[in-house]
Order: sequence, then C-alpha cells, then structure tokens
Amino acid sequence: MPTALITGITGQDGAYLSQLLLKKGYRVVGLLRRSASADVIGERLRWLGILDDVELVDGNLTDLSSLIRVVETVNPDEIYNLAAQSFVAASWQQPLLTGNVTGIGAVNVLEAARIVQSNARFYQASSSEMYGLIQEPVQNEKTPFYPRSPYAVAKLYAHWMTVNYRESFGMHASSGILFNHESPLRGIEFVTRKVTDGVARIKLGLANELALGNLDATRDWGHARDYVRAMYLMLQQEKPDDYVVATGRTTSIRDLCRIAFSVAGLNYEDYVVTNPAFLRPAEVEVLLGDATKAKTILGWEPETTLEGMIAEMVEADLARHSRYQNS
Ligand code: NAP
Ligand code: G4F
Repeated sequence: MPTALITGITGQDGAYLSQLLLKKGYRVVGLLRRSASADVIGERLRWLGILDDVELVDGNLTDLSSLIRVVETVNPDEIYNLAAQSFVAASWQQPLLTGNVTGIGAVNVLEAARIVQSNARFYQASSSEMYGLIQEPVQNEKTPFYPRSPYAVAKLYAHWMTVNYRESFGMHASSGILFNHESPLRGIEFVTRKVTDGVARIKLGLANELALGNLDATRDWGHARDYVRAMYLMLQQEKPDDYVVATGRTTSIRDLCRIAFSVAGLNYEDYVVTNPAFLRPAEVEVLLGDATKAKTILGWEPETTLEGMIAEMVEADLARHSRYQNS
C-alpha cells in the first residue's frame, strides 16, 4: 500500500485528493496545523465522508523541525505540498506571512524530503496566478511569468525552488501550474463560492444583494475533483516535470454571476452591486490556460463543465442554508 503525505489536507484540494488516493488504495496521511477550532477543522473531509479514513499528524509549514519529524515517521512514497496562505486578496494584508508559508514553507517541505527521504516523489501546488500581467494571450508551460500579488511572488519562488531541487538533487519533484479550480468545498472568500453562497441566501430570503469587486476580470475555471487527478498523474510519471492544468475557456465574473443566478431562476442584475472594498491593489485581468502538455503526456482531460460545476455549487449552498434554517 503506497503512502501519501498531504500538506493542506484540510483545504479544498487536500480533501478531494485524499478521496482520490483512498479510492486507489493509498494510506493517506495529512499534516494538520494546531488550531483552537479542532472540532470544525476536518469539515471538508467529513463532508466527503473520509475523515475517519485518513491519518492526521501535527505540524506546520513554517516549522522545518516538525516537517522533518513528520517525514521520518510517515515514510511517504509521495508528498503533495498543497498547504499555503492561498487567498490572493489577503496576501497584501499579510505579505510576510504569505512569503513564509506559501514561499519558504514549500522549501521547508522540499528540505525535509531531501534530508530524510529524497526518493519520495514531490508535488508542488504552483498557480496560474504566477502569469499575472499575462505575457501571452494563452498561457502554457513556456509563457514567461509576471506575478502581480505577494501571493504570486511567493508561489513563483516555490515553483522555481521545486525546479531547482529537481535539477540540483535529482529529486522527483513536479510542479502543477493549476488554473482556478472550484467546488462546493471552495473557501467562502473566493469569488465562485461567494457568488453561489450569495445566490442561495438571496433565494432563501436571507439576503437582498451581493457585493462584489471587479466584474470584468476573467478566469479559466475548472472543477477541483478533475484537477487533483492531474496532480496524482504527475507523480505517476517516470520523469518529473511541470504541467499547466486548465480548461481552455475563460469567463468573466459577470458571466459567472449570470450562470449562478439563473440556476436559482434569478436575474443577477437585480441583486449584484459593486463595492470598491473588493478591488485589489493590482489585478490579474485575464487567465486562459493551454493544457495540451497535460493532455498529451498525462492523458488528462477535464470532465466537468463550468455550468455543471456552478449548478453543483448552488445546489450545495441551497442545501446548507436550508439545513441551518430548519435546525
Ligand atoms: P485552501 O483551501 O486555502 O487550503 C489551504 C490549506 O493549507 C489548508 O489545509 C490550510 O490549513 C493549510 N495551511 C495554511 N497554512 C498552513 C501552515 N502554516 N502549515 C500547515 N498548513 C497550512 O487551498 P486550495 O484551494 O485547496 O489549494 C491548494 C493549493 O493549491 C494551495 O497551495 C493553493 O495556493 C494552490 N492553488 C490553488 C488553486 C485553486 O484554484 N484552488 C489554483 C492554483 C494553485 P487550515 O485548514 O488549518 O487553514
Ligand atoms: O476567486 P478569487 O479570489 O481567486 P484568484 O485571485 O484568481 O486566486 C485563486 O486562483 C489562483 C489560481 O489562479 C490560486 F492560485 C489562488 O490560490 C486562488 O485559489 O478571485 C478571482 C477574480 C479576481 O479577479 C477578483 O478580483 O474575481 C475577482 N473578484 C471580483 N469580486 C472577486 C470579488 N474576488 C473575490 N475573492 N471576492 C470578490 O468579491
């Protein structure tokens, strides 16, 4: 039975990746950072019905000693580094923490692996956010990066360190440059979930409007369930490498609202307002990925359409709020 160590197991991707690896017969161990809210910390794993099937071990990305101890005890065949301060907007408020966790934290994991178990296969959660002020209309593995947020700068450092550990130490270290991916388990602060949650509240009479920032930015949105499959496939390759994972379709926040409100039979123009508080100091206006390499080498294809995913998210938020109302 292969063993996978997942940092960020309590997040959206950690939950779906755990589900996938458990189905494939893995022993799944997740790094858990200490929190006073221990009762709610495994919510996403519980939602998928797998909380009791994974092992959780204490540690923090900012504490190299904890990571060394964890790698020693767990003895993983594969390490997926998904932990991060992942909310772009917060990275201007906490640039140093973002650098420490999202950037240096990734190198701490690489170091722990190199020191204790350098033959473990390593996955780094890189991001399309690194393209920032896009240098080409469609972004692939060869497109130059131009990060536009402290988060993106931290991710770029982690990305190049992953490449460097591969080239310097011969480690099986791969980097997935994943475009935005969402699901009912997406954090409520990200725009897709904020919108689907807003639709559910409005539909159930719990809110009258939804305040957003820039409605004209566009993103290449896929489903997290599809994207964790690409992570797994990267670590099954003989050679480590970097891959873009994307759908090849970009949609504005405005059109996302149109789709989400229509699932509930509502017109977004009647409810969506804009508030400058949600604008960013520097915006990533457009992202559109070309996943040809992942399709060709990994045999990966996205299976869920944007419309299907948004409908799933709206239905899940309607069910959540209806449950609270009835309890
Ligand atoms: P997420 O839901 O925000 O999950 C982040 C995870 O990191 C959580 O489990 C969190 O733990 C953990 N974490 C944060 N700080 C930590 C620390 N100091 N030590 C240990 N764990 C820590 O993120 P996601 O959407 O699943 O994304 C997974 C990864 O992919 C992230 O690295 C993200 O930056 C990257 N990425 C995401 C997307 C996307 O569209 N989702 C696209 C490209 C790249 P708590 O539960 O304790 O907070
Ligand atoms: O949903 P978002 O916060 O995601 P963002 O910034 O694209 O970052 C996500 O995807 C990255 C991959 O490219 C990941 F690396 C990162 O960890 C994260 O998962 O914002 C998407 C867009 C932005 O242009 C933002 O300005 O939506 C726009 N937006 C408009 N109104 C809003 C809002 N975003 C948020 N969060 N909240 C709003 O009210």
